[in-house]
Amino acid sequence: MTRILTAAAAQLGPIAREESRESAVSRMVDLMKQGAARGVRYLVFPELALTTFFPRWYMEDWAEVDSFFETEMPGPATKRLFEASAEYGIGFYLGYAEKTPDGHRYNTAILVDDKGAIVGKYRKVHLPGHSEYEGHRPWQHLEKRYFEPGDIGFPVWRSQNAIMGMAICNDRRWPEMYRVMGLKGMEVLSLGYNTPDVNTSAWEPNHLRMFHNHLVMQAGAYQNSSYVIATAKAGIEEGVGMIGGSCIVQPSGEIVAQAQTVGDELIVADLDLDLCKMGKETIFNFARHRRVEHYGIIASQTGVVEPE
Ligand code: ING
Repeated sequence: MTRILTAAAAQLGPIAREESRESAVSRMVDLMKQGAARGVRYLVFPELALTTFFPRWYMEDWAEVDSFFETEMPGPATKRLFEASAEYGIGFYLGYAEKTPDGHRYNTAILVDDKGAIVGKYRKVHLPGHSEYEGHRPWQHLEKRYFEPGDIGFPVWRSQNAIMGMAICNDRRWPEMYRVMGLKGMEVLSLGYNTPDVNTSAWEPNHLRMFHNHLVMQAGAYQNSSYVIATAKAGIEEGVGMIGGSCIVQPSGEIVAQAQTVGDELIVADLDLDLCKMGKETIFNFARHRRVEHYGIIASQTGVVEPE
């Protein structure tokens, strides 16, 4: 029996620093409603989708920092999203800043099924940027100041008849992330991102931001024979340009749908989940072709192998 999952990247335009959770949630419920009208059964919101991308600022007042974090999920402002999920029968991925009861802070994402129930949680492993104020930058990127690295690893879950994995933003640049979940049979990877359109660490041509964004996800999808649904928070957010380019990548590595704007936009595609099988059973049949015993030797070579 063919498994078709009509899915969407639910891209968000800028969220202002002062914008309320309720306002952001209303925008997301609107996208969910649009999705219901188009037969969408699962959609992916961006990283840190409830607030502006606050790691762009250096803050010393931890009460202010914590104003960007959720201490409960669902909470009073996000309950509406879960109710809409159950009402429309649409599962979703939501990125948000999580503060645990014992005071740990993570850049987190949850997977919710089409009955509005939380299936799984992931905490961002690869935190880019820096932990102290760096005056030479036009804006900061202080994820290492505000978040701890994720402590959950890369699980995969069966939800809505698909094997689903999650990642967040910078994770998509690290090939290990895809492979760890590929080895567990992942068929759909969901991830959100907030990616400034200028690199403040070193000069590079701006067009490379979008090129690298798609390059890594197309490679990861192909090499692990999986779909990737990637959703941006985009547009000029508090004066910082953020790339759009939300997209859905199929197991062949081809982009099947891509955002046309840098605002709130639904990017929809029918995922034929059995398209994952060809790669997993032939070219990327890990059991038949992968040679882990050799990798260990390669990994032990710490530097350039000098001629005998
Ligand atoms: N943002 C960016 C990302 O990985 C970045 C940070 C951009 C790092 C470009 C390196 C190069 O897309 C987040 N939030 O990780």
